[in-house]
Amino acid sequence: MNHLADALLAASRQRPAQTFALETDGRVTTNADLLTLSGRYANLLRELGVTAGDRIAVQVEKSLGAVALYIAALRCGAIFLPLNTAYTPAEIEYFLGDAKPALFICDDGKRAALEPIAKASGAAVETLDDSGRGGSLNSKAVTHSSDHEDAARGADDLAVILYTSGTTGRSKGAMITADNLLSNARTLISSWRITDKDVLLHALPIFHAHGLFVGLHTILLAGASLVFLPKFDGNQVVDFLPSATMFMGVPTFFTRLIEHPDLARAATRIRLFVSGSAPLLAETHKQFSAITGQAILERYGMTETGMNTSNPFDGERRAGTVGFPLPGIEIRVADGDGKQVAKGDVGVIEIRGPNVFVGYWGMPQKTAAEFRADRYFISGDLGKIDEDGYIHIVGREKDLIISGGYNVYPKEVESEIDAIEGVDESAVIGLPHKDFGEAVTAVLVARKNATVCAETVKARLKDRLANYKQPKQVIIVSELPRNAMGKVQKAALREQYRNLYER
Ligand code: MCA
Ligand code: AMP
Repeated sequence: MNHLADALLAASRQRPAQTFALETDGRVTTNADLLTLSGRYANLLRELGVTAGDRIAVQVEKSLGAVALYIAALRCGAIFLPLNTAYTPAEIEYFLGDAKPALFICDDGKRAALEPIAKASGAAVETLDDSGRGGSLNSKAVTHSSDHEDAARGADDLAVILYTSGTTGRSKGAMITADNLLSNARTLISSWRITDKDVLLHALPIFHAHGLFVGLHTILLAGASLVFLPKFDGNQVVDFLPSATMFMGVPTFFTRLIEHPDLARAATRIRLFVSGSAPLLAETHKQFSAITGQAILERYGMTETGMNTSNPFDGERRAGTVGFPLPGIEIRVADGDGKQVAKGDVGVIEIRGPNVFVGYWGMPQKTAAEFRADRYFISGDLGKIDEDGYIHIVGREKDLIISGGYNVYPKEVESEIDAIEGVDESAVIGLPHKDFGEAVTAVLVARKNATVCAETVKARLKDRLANYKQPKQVIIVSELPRNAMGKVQKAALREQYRNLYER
């Protein structure tokens, strides 16, 4: 019995001939194809020495081969560790050093740069190409049987480690169990009425919770199917919307789609649009609804918890809110001591339920600091509950920027900027941006007699940080605003530069 893999593959086993995914070139992958390929990969992983509980780190382009690899890792009982394709070798070095995977799988083109890093962390290296059909993984897998006896894994065994950036600058690996994932997928299927008749137009990356779990798990579990896009492209989404019944995205997807002249015509067959990962402006919700006649369903989640709340499927999907706690998930809005605040007051959102992760990899103290004694997880998001029970996210207690749905922790960017010669100190802030929601912006002070220019700073960060973490603008000032305690006042900076990107 393999708690997660058995459930995710049950419908595919029942209906092997059914389409699992349609690609933009017309290629069809059936459920049987997914079972065959994941079985071959699983046998190969075994041969490569992967055993239950080993980590498999993966930095590859989005492809159906990459999906099958994920399933294969679960079938082997390994712990899957997906990595953003934008991460630089310097960032990859940290993740591999921390997670100590047995195997690292990367794009063919990145092998030369990443193999020494992987070897230093003790990982063997294999590759997958952009199409998901080439690379050493495929050339080795073809000789393997597609029959695989899946490893026994229980509900509480770890299935995935997902790194989320840390407030101190060091990323933390969220340890997620098989049942965290399965219980959440089941809840979403029933809340959003997903059935085997559904077709999800999948345009999200598959290295984060949104695209991998919310998108793929629900579809597999329901026996539904995908139109599989390699990435978000507004024209392609509009072209393929008529072939789908559901669409999921981050707010940037929706602000871009609103600009498309054919959106209204293309959206008529879609029964559900879902937004999450960052706040959807009420204005975007309204515009989208005026164009398509459809109310986007906004929900709220985290890497550590999966999905926590959702606007109702039936009933009012209230713009600017994230709806109600999902069934089986408890949410409280609390003060600094974990005590529930009065209804309507703002506090920190705390979460408890079968969806909540078990802790950060190798960081017991950080784990302990983020849980209350009664097992509520402290999200760091500020919220309130209105008179009708709808939850509003009103801000963040944690110093975090969300740009186009990706999290950027200012501390990490500041540490890199502060290490540049001639920089005295820096403050990294998120400013309103029409496309990305918030734009990473650096404000810095140069050392006395040093000459530092914005272009040099940007150039120095290129090889160090993933592209979406790099500041869109670098501003050089003579001093940073501070309060009486000497703490940099980021709120004052955000106010001063709020129109920088002229939203
Ligand atoms: C790309 N660029 C960005 C971002 N993405 N800059 C800021 N923020 C971004 N998110 C920059 C690149 O550095 C590059 O800059 C330029 O945009 C073009 O790059 P390209 O890759 O072509 O961009 P794109 O394809 O237009 O990408 C934008 C995107 C993408 C489609 C919005 O970022 C995306 O797919 N985001 C989804 C993120 C996501 O899945 N989040 C879920 C996290 P230059 O030209 O200067 O080099 S899971 C989560 O948050 C929880 C669990 C939840 O609740 O869901
Ligand atoms: P991540 O660490 O990438 O999983 O990002 C989780 C964070 O994204 C949450 O803690 C929230 O700050 C934010 N988030 C996710 N969904 C929403 C939403 N619908 N509205 C506002 N913020 C959201």
